[in-house]
Formats: sequence, C-alpha cells, structure tokens
Amino acid sequence: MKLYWFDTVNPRKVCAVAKYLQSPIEYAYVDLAQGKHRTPGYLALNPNGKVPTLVDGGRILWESAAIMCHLAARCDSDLWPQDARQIEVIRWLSWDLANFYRAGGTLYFEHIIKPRLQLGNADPAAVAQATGDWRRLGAILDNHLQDRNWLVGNAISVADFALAAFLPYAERAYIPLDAFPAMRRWHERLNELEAWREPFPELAEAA
Ligand SMILES: N[C@@H](CCC(=O)N[C@@H](CS)C(=O)NCC(=O)O)C(=O)O
Repeated sequence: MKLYWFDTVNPRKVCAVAKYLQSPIEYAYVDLAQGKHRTPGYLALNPNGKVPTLVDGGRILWESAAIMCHLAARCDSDLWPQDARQIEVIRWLSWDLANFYRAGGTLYFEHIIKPRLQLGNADPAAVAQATGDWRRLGAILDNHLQDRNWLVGNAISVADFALAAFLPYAERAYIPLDAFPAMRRWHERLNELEAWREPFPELAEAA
C-alpha cells in the first residue's frame, strides 16, 4: 500500500491509524507548500487535489475516514467494528464532518495553515464564528465523553482518531479546551499511544 501524506491534520488521522495497526505502508510525501498536490500525476489519483490518498493494489481511496476504515477492515481490527458499534462510529464520523470538523478546521486553517503557507493574516470574523461553534459543539462531545473512555463502546475506534484530530494542535490553533475536562482526559488517553503522539513517518523515508 502507498499512502500519500503531508504533515497536516487529515493525513495525521490516517498516519496515526496506520502506525497503530502497523499497516504495511510505503509513504509518499506530497509537499502542499510546493503545490505537489496539484500536479497531473497526483490529480489522477485524487481529483480533489487533497491529502491523504491511499493506493492499495488496484484500489485508490481518498477521504481520511474511508482510508482509516479500510486500513482497519483490512486486518480485521476492531477500530472499525463489525457489530452494532459500527453504526455509532458512522454517527460520530458524520457529525464530525457535518459540524465539528468545520469549527476546528477553520481555527486550524486561520492560525496554523495560513502562516505556514503564507496565505495572509487570520480573518477575525471567521475566527470568532468558529470559536463559538467549537464551544457549542464541543459541549456535546464533552458531555458524551463524561462517563466513558472512548467515543463508542469500551474500546478505541476510528471515531476517536477522527474526532480528536485537532486536539494536538489546540494550543497553536487557539482551540478553546478550558471548559471541556472530559475532552482533555480523552486526549490524555490518546497521548498514551505512541501512534497518536508521533504519527508521521520520518521525512527521510518519504518518497
Ligand atoms: N475530507 C478530506 C479533507 C482532506 C483535506 O482537506 N486535506 C488537506 C490537508 S489537511 C489538503 O490536502 N489541502 C490542500 C488543499 O485544499 O489545497 C479528508 O478527510 O481526507
């Protein structure tokens, strides 16, 4: 399998799962700063011009959630459970993509990606809107996590890898966690995993 990645939030989810599962992966670095995601060769793999992309034999997969599920299914891992928990995982992945990710994504983009890729200053209106949304939606997540270790059932799943994606960037992205103790405890549990703390391959190994 070949995984096209860059050291940003969506590839981070997939790299963390791949490392956690010890998936047999050849890593290919797609330097967004150099526009490598807009080359004809890369667009033929992923017409969205985004990372991550996974190539597994004849199968080309984009979308980090689908790639995480594929990696787990491929080795029968419970990260993508095959029983009633699967519906719960889909619920949280759906809620994330439709709601929560947008708030975190805006703060991450405004405070981390814009300066990194020299895209100008943070937009105060976008930051204010996203901060409010994060607080409103974060309360839902924090409430769910109050009496449990993981989002679904008693074990970690791809939903945890997806929904916690912005927490490692919280400080630099000015993502407010002060009012969310359950979310902070959840992140501490994730931080016990080396795959979560250090998800990315060495750049020297990248193609
Ligand atoms: N929904 C996609 C989003 C992928 C995405 O937005 N990736 C960012 C990096 S974190 C990217 O490639 N951005 C480049 C661009 O939009 O030009 C996924 O989950 O894989």
